Amino acid sequence: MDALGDWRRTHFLGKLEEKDFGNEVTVAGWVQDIRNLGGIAFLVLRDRTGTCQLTLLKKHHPEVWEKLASLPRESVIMAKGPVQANNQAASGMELVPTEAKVLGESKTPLPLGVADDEKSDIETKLDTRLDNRFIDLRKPEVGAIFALKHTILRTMREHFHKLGFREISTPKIVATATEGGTALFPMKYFENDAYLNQSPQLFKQIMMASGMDNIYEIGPAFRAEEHDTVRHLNEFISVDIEMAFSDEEDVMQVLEDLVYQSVLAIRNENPDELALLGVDPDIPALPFPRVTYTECVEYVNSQGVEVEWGEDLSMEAMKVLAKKYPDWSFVTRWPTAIKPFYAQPYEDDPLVCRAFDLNYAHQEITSGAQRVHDPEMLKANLKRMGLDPEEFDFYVKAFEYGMPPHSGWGLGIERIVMILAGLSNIRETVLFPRDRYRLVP
Ligand code: AMO
Repeated sequence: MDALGDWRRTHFLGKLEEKDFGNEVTVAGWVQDIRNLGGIAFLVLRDRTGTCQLTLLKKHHPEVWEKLASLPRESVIMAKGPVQANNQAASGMELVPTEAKVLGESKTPLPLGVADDEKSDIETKLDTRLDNRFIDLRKPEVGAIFALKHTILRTMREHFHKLGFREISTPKIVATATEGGTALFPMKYFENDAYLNQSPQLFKQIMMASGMDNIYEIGPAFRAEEHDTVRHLNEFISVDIEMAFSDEEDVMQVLEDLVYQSVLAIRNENPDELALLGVDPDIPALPFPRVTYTECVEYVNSQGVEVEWGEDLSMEAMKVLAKKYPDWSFVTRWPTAIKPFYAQPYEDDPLVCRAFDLNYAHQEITSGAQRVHDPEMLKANLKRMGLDPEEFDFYVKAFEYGMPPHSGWGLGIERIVMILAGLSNIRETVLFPRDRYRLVP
């Protein structure tokens, strides 16, 4: 194999234009296909921006022919030569290499096809795809998912920065649970028992007592969910915010703006990727509808699906609700008893609390709330929910020396990517998903 030496790419394949015709360029990528006709061969080279035809001429450039004409598919090469118009080639141009390097030859057969892999196979072969993720990602429609994810994450960070939020990082190795309901992953921390954190909830709230005001964190969260669904991961990326001196309506506004900006950004910046994925997400209308939990229960019951006031909304109920609210919508004013200990009850009606969910059709994307900031109420809530306030001492303490009222939310980035990319399985949105059965790679 050849050494890279002083060769450097001058152009990405998908960015070659008419103005480059006649110029010598250096390109790099993976050999997608070679059609060898004897004295002439057509090699399709691919990088993350697209493909270009390399036309190999045995008589004119025998050394290049020798290196490339019978190379296995998916080998990595670099080539130098002039670009010229060619109406026969898919992109309307070709490159005629005068020099080439083979930098990484591929083994055969491939564990997974790239160009010849039928799109319709994508669902059925998810396990094979994930086992060979580095090849799977070479498929433009798979790469497109991560281009969207990149744009969404970048847009969120820019939006938070504009609003004056500071980015923080909190520990993922912790001593206590945060979110009831789902199990914890235990681990050994020297001589102590520890866990992987389920949510930055307690730490982001503690930060409200630090005077830092508005903060956000984008980091991993771990949930030992036993169930194996298309919406759940055991490790996901949680986008969390916490805002001092705010109520739930304030943070809902931040959230709907963020969703709006994210959709706008992918529409502006990723039209090619959206086309590859075959989706055209609508720009959401602001503000999103706000529907109370009680209204939801009444509506769902009127449609023949029984939900008793005080129960969580089942998937069946959510699907019925989605008929009335098929896009983005908030469900507000939840029963206090089914929301976490940190949700602030309404002062005039403590059976309901200032918690909300953001849904897209039947899928939950975010939950949030104004938080309890009175330490006595917090301790009482912990006890009521069967938790030991002493274990939460490090948290409750932050409420006892000047804690402002505050609110926040947590959003699963994979859920929003799944929706905007039009995918039916959350695993598609993670490079190396962790689920009930998947720990490698
Ligand atoms: P909650 O537990 O509802 O709230 O989680 C917030 C959001 O995180 C995402 N999510 C998941 N995504 C993939 N796989 C999972 N197993 C999974 N679990 C949760 C969802 C969900 O809406 N501390 C609160 C947030 C807050 O009040 O600030 C919390 O974690 O998109």
